[in-house]
Amino acid sequence: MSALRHFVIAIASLACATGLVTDRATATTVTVESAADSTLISDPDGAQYALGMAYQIYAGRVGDQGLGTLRRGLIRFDLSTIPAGSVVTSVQLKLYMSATQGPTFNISLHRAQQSWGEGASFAFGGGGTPAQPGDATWVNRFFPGEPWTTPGGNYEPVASATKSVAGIAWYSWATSTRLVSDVQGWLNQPAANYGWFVIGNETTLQSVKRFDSRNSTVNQPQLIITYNPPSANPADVNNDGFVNGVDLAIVLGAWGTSSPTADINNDGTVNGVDLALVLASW
Ligand SMILES: [Ca+2]
Ligand SMILES: [Ca+2]
Ligand SMILES: [Ca+2]
Repeated sequence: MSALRHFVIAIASLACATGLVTDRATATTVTVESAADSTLISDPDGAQYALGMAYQIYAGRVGDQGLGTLRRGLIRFDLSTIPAGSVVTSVQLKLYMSATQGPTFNISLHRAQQSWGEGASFAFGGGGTPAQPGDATWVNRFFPGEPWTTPGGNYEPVASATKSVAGIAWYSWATSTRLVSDVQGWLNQPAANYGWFVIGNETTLQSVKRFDSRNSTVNQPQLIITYNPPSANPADVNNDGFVNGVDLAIVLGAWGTSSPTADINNDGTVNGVDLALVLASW
């Protein structure tokens, strides 16, 4: 297989390099607003405060006055406007930081591993207010009786994107392989769309950063997604309107896996049948 694979990749590269493959632009870009957002608030006594409907979300560690407790933001987007079967090519998150203290800190996005809720709790400031039914808290995914497996929430330990934030301004977490993978995964499996944790510096006192939430009247979070809508021909694996070396390379790159995109005939494996389908539609 290796020799064939190298051969077709060489052909595909040659075709691209010589301009034989024209890339018809069918890419679509949409801006999606947050469907839910909130803040987890740690408490030394286990009290459960929440900020489901608050105008802001928080990430980082507060100062001594707040007992040095932690804040973790949560944010989730509704992807239902993107057609099923689309291939996501770029993902950018924009948040408006509306208050800050202390120096520059990194803010990272980590894919949430469990579902969580946004209840009716509302408060000004990052101290929160007693949780309402359905709120995400440090202890519960859904207050009062559905706890996180791990207090503070369960999320992918490797960040999908990281941005250094300084003064009050809009900040963009630029597209990354992981951000694209997160959104593609949610598109493929909407029931597993739990969004991201927004994690700040959890060591330094007064590192906490405040971002406007979807419940704010201005500067709401935005997710900018570029995707190729589904092609009528399933052999057009990347949905760019052509069956060519790019599709072949994707099939070969996923060889032997169960990648739903590259498994053109949906038999559970990316193999010679899928390769034949690409070649037949070339
Ligand atoms: Ca909210
Ligand atoms: Ca294609
Ligand atoms: Ca197959």
